[in-house]
Amino acid sequence: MKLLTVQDISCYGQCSTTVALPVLSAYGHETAILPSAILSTHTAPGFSGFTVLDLTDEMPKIIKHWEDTGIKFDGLYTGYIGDARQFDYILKIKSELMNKNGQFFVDPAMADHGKMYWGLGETIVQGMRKICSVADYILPNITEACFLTNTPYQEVHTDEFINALLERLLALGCKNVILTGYEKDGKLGAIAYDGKERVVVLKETQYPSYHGTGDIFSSVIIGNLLNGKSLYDTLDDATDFIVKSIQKTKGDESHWYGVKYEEVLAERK
Ligand code: PXL
Repeated sequence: MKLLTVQDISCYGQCSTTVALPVLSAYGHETAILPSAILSTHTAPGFSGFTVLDLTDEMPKIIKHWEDTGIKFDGLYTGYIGDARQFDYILKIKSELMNKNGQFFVDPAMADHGKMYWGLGETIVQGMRKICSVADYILPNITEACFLTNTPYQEVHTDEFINALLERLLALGCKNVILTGYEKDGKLGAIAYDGKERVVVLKETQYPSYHGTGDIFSSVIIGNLLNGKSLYDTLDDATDFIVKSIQKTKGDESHWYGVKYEEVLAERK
């Protein structure tokens, strides 16, 4: 499949575009990028003084050239977006640059552990809601789900809390929700919901938690779904991939900024 991903390039730090491309290629997809910004590193705790170049002004020019050239995609995958003006360009791509039956995946990468990422605020939340409303799949973590649905954040994932989140997320207008970072009985995983059926996959929780795993998780999910894999097999592969990536990384104090997922990719059969 031919997939376009719209997210930032964090030059160092193993997240967003630099992890999405190798993962999606390994799952057999042709990839194209529309970078939302270029940063020297990601913005999570541990890095400070990073540089940011916003690329919003370049977007309409790139989209126009692709339109003139007749370029179309089978999949659109959006991640971290640093400037709210970009959401209308994303909607334009969705309506004008997609092949028939093209799938739109939104990872509203904007928050974790109960907080928005550095520099992001309410206009990003509103924009993410807008693109979620026309998505085939949205892939929020629990924190992002809370911001998207105006639900108070909770560390404890009671059935009531999770049920409410799933219904409210679907009410945004998307066709499918894949909620990540779902914890139950000491296990961690994901839950998919389309308004009728639920698919849940949980694995033994791995510690510590690492930055960038959400982006890798989404990429593995999208790689599988575009290959026609079932939701269960997709979630099973993605959770397994993250468990293995964390196991390869923990113990190496110098590698605090992301996970060593490359070895997991190389070992895939
Ligand atoms: O992994 C999500 C992400 C992507 N891009 C940038 C980030 C983050 C999370 O902090 O800072 C620039």
